[in-house]
Amino acid sequence: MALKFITAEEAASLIHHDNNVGFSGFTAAGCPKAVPVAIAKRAKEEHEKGNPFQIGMFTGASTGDKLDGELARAKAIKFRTPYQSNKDLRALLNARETNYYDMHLSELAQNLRYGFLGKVDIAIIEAADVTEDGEIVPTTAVGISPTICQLADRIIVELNKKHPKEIRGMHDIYELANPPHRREIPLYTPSDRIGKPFIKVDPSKIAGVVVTEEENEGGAFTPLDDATLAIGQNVATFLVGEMKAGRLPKEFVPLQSGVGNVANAVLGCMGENKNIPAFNVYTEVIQDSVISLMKTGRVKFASGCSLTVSNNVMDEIYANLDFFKDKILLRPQEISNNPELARRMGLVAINTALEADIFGNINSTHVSGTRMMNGIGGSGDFTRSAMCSIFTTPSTAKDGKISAFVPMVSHLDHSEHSVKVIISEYGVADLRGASPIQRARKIIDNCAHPDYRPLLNEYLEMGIKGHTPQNLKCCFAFHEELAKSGDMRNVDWSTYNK
Ligand code: 0RQ
Repeated sequence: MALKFITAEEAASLIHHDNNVGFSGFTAAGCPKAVPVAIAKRAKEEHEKGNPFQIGMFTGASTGDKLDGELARAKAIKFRTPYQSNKDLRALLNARETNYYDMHLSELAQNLRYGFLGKVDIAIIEAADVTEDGEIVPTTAVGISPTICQLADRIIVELNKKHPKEIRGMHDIYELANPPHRREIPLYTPSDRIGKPFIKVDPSKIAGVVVTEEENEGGAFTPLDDATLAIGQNVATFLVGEMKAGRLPKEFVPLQSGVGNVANAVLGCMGENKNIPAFNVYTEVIQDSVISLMKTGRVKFASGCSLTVSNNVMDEIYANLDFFKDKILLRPQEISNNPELARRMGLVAINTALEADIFGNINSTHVSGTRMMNGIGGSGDFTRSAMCSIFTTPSTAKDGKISAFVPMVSHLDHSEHSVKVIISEYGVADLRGASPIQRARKIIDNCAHPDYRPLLNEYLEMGIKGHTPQNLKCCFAFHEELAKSGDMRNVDWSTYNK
């Protein structure tokens, strides 16, 4: 069946008010760009005419500015799930002008198949190649693309010529059956191939192909500060200790690490630490540091859901595809983030907290308990199921005015039952096998900023009885003080503990 080539504007005209649209991409990698910009333009034009125009949005995770940013600024989003990190979208959902539903990334595809989230009317997929018999080769992310292609009535392909057709082979597309027909996933090591190198769709569903040469929206990393580097070194030293103690096998286990500067620093420090053998990565986002470590042989193989690298690193990969092609596999997020696989492979999972409480509960999403930052992302998929779940955070934020360690988290994403280790620039709190009071002592002594240690110790010494000495009258004093005076260091327990 011959492919129909259309313009981005023609593609946008196929999308109607109230449609639910599934977009490819996971982070800025692999997202369509030309069609969303055209949809945003159309939304603005309809709004100017007094007509409603808003769509429901399913994506893999966060996306690029040409997708989330453009549609948010055009007020064109009815609802959005899952993880996001765009400042305009964040403002919209915190103003409750868009309904945002934050969920575990591994669950999205199956929840769509189960019909929990409504219909997918149309899928818009960035591709490096598409054939007349319906083989779509994604670009640098897989996300939820196989599922939205399967569920949507129509598919628009954004064929981006910046990505060479030769990346065919870098993806492993495997889809899960719904219960009661689901079986175990036959994947035992990060390099196992279990699916096809393309998404196979019914070609009659492809409503059009938009050819583009849109640049990758690859971000850059800020230079490492001392705290970030210290966190990276503390993680590497902790893992070497685990190996020496026989709690991690000598050949090591695959590593999952979240996104951002801390994750990049952790990987860099692990790469430099020669006591750690060359290792495999089984993660969601493959960042720049993984690629550098691959070149030096420190990372043997990386399985992920997206290749989220800066543009110069992307160019380097494409210029040396022969070297990288057998060392990288991109999978759907229900495979990259699958709890069954995280537990089977015994991952070391490293994710980031906004704040932790002294008993080991983690808030990764809500600033002061109310304002959404990004979302839970894949952190919950991995934390509960990994062999060793680590959370990292700098001990303070905003020049020391905010302590990352508080009496009680203002929002809960990961509970004390799942969190095994917390690491800041000051050190490591190993919470395994520790009671609440033991956990609190370790977190205060090893991770909290020295400015906050006396306040946190005083909190523990208020004479509260019970297994967990949580004082319900003043457990949010740090947050209240921040709202009142702008600095958590000003807490005076006598004003709260009345
Ligand atoms: O503010 O941007 O104004 O400077 O939060 O903090 O330290 O720069 O760290 O960029 O790694 O983000 C948890 C949000 C950390 C992220 C979070 C302020 C701080 C700064 C950012 P500025 P940093 P990062 C991967 C898996 C979700 C869970 C996860 C995240 C800004 O890592 O979204 O790991 N994780 N998922 O000043 C108020 C506090 C604060 C605070 C920091 N306690 N209160 N503000 N900040 N702590 C994601 C995927 O699955 C794709």
